[in-house]
Amino acid sequence: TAEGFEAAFDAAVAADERIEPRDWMPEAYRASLVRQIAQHAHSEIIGMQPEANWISRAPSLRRKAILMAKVQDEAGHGLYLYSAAETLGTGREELLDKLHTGRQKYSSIFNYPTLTWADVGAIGWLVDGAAITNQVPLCRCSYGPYARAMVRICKEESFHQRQGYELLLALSNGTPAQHEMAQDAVNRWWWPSLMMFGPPDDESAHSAQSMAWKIKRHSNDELRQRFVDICVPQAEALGLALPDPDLRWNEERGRHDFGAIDWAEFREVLKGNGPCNEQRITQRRRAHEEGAWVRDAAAAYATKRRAGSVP
Ligand code: FAQ
Repeated sequence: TAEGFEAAFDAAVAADERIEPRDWMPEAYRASLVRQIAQHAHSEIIGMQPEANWISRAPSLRRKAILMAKVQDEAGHGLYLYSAAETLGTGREELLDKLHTGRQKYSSIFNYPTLTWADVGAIGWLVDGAAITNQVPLCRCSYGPYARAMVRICKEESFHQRQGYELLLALSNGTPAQHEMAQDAVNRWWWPSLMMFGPPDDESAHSAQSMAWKIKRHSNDELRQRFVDICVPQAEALGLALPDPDLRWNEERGRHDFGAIDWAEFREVLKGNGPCNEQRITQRRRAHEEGAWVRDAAAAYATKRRAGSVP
């Protein structure tokens, strides 16, 4: 019976068991997972653009090789995630179409420009750092395929975070001009990185339900706080300042207090009015159109293989 299925689902979630693709699940659970996983997948592939902007201008062969590997990893993460969404019964074509027509979101962070080489370091340190803080708990998400994709993604994100940190450290300890460039990048990326965790808890539409379903394990504000606490000593070690005059240790809470986030800016970026929204989506659509021949060729090959006419 329907009640029996629902009870089995509730019991599995309560017991911290994984829900798998063939298991019964509430339609709203399925829809919320598709929403989050699709947004996550779109973020990975749109997120290739800001850093790819610097591949041709990386300052050495070593840096270029590292950056190319990182951007390729992001494409791979997108593929793991689209595959996870497919296990819920939504095709990749449909999801991409929703991205291209503005019906599904991607992370606000990728609508900011990469103005200097130091931005590659700041993205690795802060953006990948925020991503890891948010994604490590998702490795325990109640939906099996998403949780398992997260395990692999987090391992690679850790490498990404270290490369950004190491890049910024080199610049910070470099010439005064390099140090200044690193500081300027941190100044520009700090606040948008805090916005990656989503709206404050009292404005987060999905948090309560997602936490009850154990899709999310912590609230947006809790993870944001965790990230701030992680970054403060790292910034000190880098010799770079975080651009927040209100940032200070709160002995009583045992955590850092920090300044107010500009949520009006966040809402504008979500509405499509960030500095690079238009550029990102135009580039994405063009890449999709230019890749049509690859999809056609792969489909033709698959058809021939099924017919046995090619090995
Ligand atoms: N940007 O009710 P909530 C990466 C939307 S890391 C845009 O709190 P929820 C790695 C939200 O979707 C970045 N939209 O929502 C990388 C919802 O809208 P909807 C990707 C945002 O789901 C590094 C509405 O606001 N990571 O790509 C944002 O409970 C470097 C209400 O919000 C993930 O996606 C935002 N920042 O919590 C790649 C992680 N925040 O759907 C390349 C997985 C919120 O009703 C280079 N996702 N919204 O239309 C999550 O953990 C959650 O979905 C949150 C939002 C925490 C993002």
